[in-house]
Amino acid sequence: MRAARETMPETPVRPTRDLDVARRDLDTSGYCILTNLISDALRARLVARVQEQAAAEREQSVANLQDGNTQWVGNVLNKGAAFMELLSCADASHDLVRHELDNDYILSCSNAPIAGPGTARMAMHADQHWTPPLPESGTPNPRLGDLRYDVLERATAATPRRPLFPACMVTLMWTLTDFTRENGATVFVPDSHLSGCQPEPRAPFAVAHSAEAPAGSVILWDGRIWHATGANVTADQYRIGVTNNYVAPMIRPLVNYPYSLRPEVVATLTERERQLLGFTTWTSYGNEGVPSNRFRYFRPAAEQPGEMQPTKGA
Ligand SMILES: O=C(O)CCC(=O)C(=O)O
Repeated sequence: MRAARETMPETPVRPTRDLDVARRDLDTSGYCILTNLISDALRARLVARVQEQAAAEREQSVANLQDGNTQWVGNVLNKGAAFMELLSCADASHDLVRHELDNDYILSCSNAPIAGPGTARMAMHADQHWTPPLPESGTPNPRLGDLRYDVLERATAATPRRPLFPACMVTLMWTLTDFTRENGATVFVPDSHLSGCQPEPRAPFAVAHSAEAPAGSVILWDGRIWHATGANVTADQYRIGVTNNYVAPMIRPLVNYPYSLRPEVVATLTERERQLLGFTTWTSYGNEGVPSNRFRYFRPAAEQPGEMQPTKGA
């Protein structure tokens, strides 16, 4: 077992253009920062769309606001074609997702979190909080129902202390503005992806790192790492990002895309986008009632056989 860290790690994760460095950071620290991935033109369209949509949602009283000035624009794939472009704009981002999840994975959710001036750090959490801690050898097998989030052991230091469930989720944060320590860059507790525990949400976490990154980067993290939107202590800066959260294909995504995407968006999808959005089966999971081991698109309900009568004389 490694000893708990009480000071800042000596080699914090730094932005890089080198995929090998990014893979190593992901393995060792639980997150990485890869720069220069989004073109300026796409980034400008994304910023404009997030700002416009966020203002409209506030105006129409449907905004998801936290802490006053911090806003999440949810389910962005329904809210502008530029968000769909992010899914496939950078092969390197998929290389990193495959590094964690192997070749098959599907989108779980995509949102635009805006950290506004004067907001406190979000509650520390792990996105993949639902994977149960594995039993120590020699202890009785826990029942899944006994491992609810509210009864899991919470920790304030990332000391490895339980056998680990592998990462089955990764999150990408596309930085549409510069992410700085002052304006609410995502904060991480390095190594906590290997702790096997959940964080105490409101503990101060002096060892947490701000993932400072220039606009146009991706910050990518292991679903088990403890993280949060950082405090925005600026007077007037809005930190804007878009998240794409991917899961292994046997995991239930946060958003049911085949059900929740607007028909006009579905009509534009490429084959790759349909795969990423879970319009295909995995082995026979996700089928429409006729299991098959072939990887294929499921048929929508309207195209499935319903109640039938034999034809007379047949
Ligand atoms: O806004 C951020 O920096 C972090 C967002 C976050 O915690 C999440 O998507 O799970």
